Amino acid sequence: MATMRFEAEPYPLEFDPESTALLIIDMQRDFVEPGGFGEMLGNDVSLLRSTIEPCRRVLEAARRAGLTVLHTREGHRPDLTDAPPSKLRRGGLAVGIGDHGPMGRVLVRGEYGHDIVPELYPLPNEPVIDKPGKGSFYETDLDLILQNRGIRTLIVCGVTTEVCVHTTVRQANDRGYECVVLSDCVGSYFPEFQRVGLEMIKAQGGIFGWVSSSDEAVRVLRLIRPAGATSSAAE
Ligand code: TIU
Repeated sequence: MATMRFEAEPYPLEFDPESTALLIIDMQRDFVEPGGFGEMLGNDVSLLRSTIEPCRRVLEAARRAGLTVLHTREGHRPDLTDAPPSKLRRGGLAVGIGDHGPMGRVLVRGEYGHDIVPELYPLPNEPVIDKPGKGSFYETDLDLILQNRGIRTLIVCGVTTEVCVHTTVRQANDRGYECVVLSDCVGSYFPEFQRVGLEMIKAQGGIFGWVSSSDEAVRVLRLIRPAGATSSAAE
């Protein structure tokens, strides 16, 4: 497949669809629905819900284009042995990680709140990376999976912009991946952090990566013919 081009800031990103994946970070009930970890931290989680529909459109386009799609979830083993005590203590929350909340035990694997929202639910062939930290590369096999698939470019969606998205993009950038973050597919509980978080990615010539939009991603992904597809008379 020939090299393609994302219109993005600070300048267009050239990419090869065969070495490009969609990475959707932590679109879990615990962050986007009331009664989860996000709310326990004192946040208005409704601010994140606007990301679901643009993420859904990009996910659908990526699936049609035959791209590798990966999902991550932040959370811990039920016995919390993979949760640093410092993380468990942080914030002195009345209902914190591992405690029982309205959506089950907060940020614990296997619980209702820990799972991905239905609109973006992974297909059986889409790897789900369960991560104990904010960064998707920390103590996970994400890098191994990306290397085995020959992935070099990541289209990044998810929450929250300045926490798990930023940490992941920084980790990816240091490992040599090129990340394009879709501005309306990532969300923050803090509008100012959303704005500055995106600025920080694309500043200084794209110090961490590129910023584009769901509309541009859908436009570009629709130009890709999945491997094995045959041409039609309409083309
Ligand atoms: N608190 C917050 O903004 N985010 C997180 O704790 N995790 C993710 O960003 N996924």
